Amino acid sequence: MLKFWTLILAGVLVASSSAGPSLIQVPNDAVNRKILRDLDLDYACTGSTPKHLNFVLDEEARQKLGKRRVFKRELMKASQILLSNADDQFEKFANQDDLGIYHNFDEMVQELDQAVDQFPNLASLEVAASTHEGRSIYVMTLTDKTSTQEKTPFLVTGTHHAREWISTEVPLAFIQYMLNGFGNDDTVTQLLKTSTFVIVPMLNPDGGVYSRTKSRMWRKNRNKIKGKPTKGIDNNRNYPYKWGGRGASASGWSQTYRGPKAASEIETQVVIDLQEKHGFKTAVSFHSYSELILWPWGYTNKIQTTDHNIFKRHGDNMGRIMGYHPMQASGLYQASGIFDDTLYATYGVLAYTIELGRQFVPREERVPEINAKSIEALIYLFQNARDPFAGRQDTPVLQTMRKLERLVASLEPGASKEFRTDAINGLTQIENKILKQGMQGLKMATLLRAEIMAMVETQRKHQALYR
Ligand code: 0X9
Ligand code: ZN
Repeated sequence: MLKFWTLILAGVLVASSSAGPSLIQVPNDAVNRKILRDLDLDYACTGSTPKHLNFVLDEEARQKLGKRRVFKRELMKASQILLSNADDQFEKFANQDDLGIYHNFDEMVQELDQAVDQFPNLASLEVAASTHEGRSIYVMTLTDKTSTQEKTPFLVTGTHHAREWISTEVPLAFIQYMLNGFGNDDTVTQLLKTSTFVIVPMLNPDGGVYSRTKSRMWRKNRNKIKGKPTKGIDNNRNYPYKWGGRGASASGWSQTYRGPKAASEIETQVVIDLQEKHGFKTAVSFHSYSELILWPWGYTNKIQTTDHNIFKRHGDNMGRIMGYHPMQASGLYQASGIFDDTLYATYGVLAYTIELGRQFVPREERVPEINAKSIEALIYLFQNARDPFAGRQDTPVLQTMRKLERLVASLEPGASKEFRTDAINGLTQIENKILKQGMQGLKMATLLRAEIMAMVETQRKHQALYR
């Protein structure tokens, strides 16, 4: 069946203008990335992988490509039609109002309410905020309220992105699993006695409802954009750390629009407020799709984080449990203003993004298995990453790595000159041997190493002159 759709793109590009939006796959290489970026065609949000970039070829994209023949020829070289109708990434339901195994917003609220009624000693439900369209962002907290033991707080989120319905199912299934397991399953009981699980199954309810009722492929929230006819901010481009950098658009109509300013969106503020209230040390944000376990940095592929080995160890283990590919997020594509980067950089959280399944809305019969694997991975993480960075020794090399990370961040577009100078000044007193070990530790790109050594050298001379 798949082969049938694996035609060359040429056919689609010359097809009549009434053809619907298709999902196209091209190799993930620098040339294709540049072409798609130059044409403002988003490849960052439709199941791209380290090997392939996927993008939606709709009427607007066809017109753009029609005007750029060289780009079109280059892109066509090794392209495939994954789906002649991009909406086929969604489960088909006999009745538009009944989404089968998938929850619509009201069903989700009903299930959360019932959970609190049934398990008052374990579950509490709060409304964290009201959205642009007046819906509630629900936050479920699970803990054994009778236990006096010290509790470790964990965060789980679903549906930053409207069309990724499966990402709400997994947090809901986790809630049910924990509640039903209490008193029956030792691991669950122990976890609830010693942890507080803060779960936001649908962070973006306005988008979630819009995708379920009006437009399946809707991704962003539904906030109005001042002075523009278009709507929607990408909730996973609006976080403050490196907001406005690479892989996030300044254009309101883009699928990856970053918003008018950092943390401008209610949904982003909810996550930040929860983080500040609870002080999570470990967090997971569910998305779909591509079967990936991702961790910071997302904004740059020039360095790893200082804590890469810890991210990798737990990421690899979750990957094994789920049969998913673990990797640093920017290895997929660079994207800034994202959940994991902000939670890690600003609050020191071991924060992951898990891309569930092989389509935005997997077939219904696949959902129980995806839920079960995800729950197993979460339980692993919550047992084994309770204080993930605790054993770390603060050696001079590690301290240098952190300072180098700051400098790399300050070299990105949008950073102020003062921040950059300050970051370089932080490195001038460190001997070159340690600097080099720090760069090695971050697996810094070779060119950048030379560039930074030269910057530090110049700054040292400057300091000597004015001493
Ligand atoms: O682009 C996103 O926000 C996430 N993918 S999705 O298809 N669900 O939209 C992934 C973000 C991971 N971070 C980076 N790739 N840098
Ligand atoms: Zn997503």
